[in-house]
Amino acid sequence: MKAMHFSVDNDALLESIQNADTRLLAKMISYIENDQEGIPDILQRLNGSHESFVVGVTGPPGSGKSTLVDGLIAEWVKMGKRVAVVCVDPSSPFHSGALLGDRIRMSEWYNHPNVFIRSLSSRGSLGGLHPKIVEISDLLRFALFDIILIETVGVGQTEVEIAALADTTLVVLVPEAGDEIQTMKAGLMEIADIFVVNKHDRPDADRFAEHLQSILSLKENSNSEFPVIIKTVAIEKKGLKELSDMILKHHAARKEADKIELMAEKAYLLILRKRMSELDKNDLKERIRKDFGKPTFNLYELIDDY
Ligand SMILES: Nc1nc2c(ncn2[C@@H]2O[C@H](COP(=O)(O)OP(=O)(O)OP(=O)(O)O)[C@@H](O)[C@H]2O)c(=O)[nH]1
Ligand SMILES: [Mg+2]
Repeated sequence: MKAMHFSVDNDALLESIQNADTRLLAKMISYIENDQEGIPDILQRLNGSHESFVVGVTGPPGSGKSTLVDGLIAEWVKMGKRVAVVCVDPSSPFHSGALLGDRIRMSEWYNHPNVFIRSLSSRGSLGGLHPKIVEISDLLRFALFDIILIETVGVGQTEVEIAALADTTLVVLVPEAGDEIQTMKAGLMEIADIFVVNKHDRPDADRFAEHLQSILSLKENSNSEFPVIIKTVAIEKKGLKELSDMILKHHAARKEADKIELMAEKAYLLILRKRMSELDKNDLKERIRKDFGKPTFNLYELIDDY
């Protein structure tokens, strides 16, 4: 990839990004992904007071996340909002078709001036969402998007991370999940602000939603109305307006303390990754090789320097 001379005129570059230069935006995201030289300086200039919020959309494979995202884009574009979508592909062999599928499902929006869609592979991250998701969503905020949707399959670690990054987290379930819900990973149940029971055209959908409601009611909860359940049929765009309204309502109800907590989570993640990147196993091996076998060798002393 040809290097970009960031130092020449970072201010002009950032101005173009705020002027809806989507090709440049796409390029910058690639540079962030690749840790290109000059990126730390760019990131330190991502100021600005534009208010945007991140909506995390997670749930089992095939539950209809992309179809819902497609419908949400429509609702928000109608309201004049600028919407960015980041689909994180878990790069598992079971999802090799996911990117193609998403492209088809959201095809209507790829060239819309107020919509930006980008797929990222989570390859290489430590079981998490994407190593640069915080930076990328900040760049999108800086690029004056009002709502940033992050779609990720809820398998393993990712859903915990999405909840740490998103202002509002949707967990998308389908009636087929049936009794599985009893054993559903605690992670997925704990993080939802809004449960979406999608594919409500399927048999037993109401029974499933009632069941989910009864599980939620069992949990002692604060006086907050969240988490709530919204029923949708994403392929028929049913329930999308209600879902959109509920997301906006959740966002509006957020307090300063919630925002500070979210910011602290992001800082924590960034520091964690920064520290990890400074660790090099080969370096460690070299250091150990030097002292290994000496009577004074002590592993705890050795790591004390790090
Ligand atoms: N019957 C029915 N099918 C739906 C509904 N919503 C989505 N689907 C279908 O379910 C399939 C999966 O939808 P996607 O939107 O790709 O699901 P996803 O959760 O994004 O899938 P992954 O990203 O692969 O995890 C597609 O064939 C959709 O057409 C719905 O409300 N009812
Ligand atoms: Mg999808």
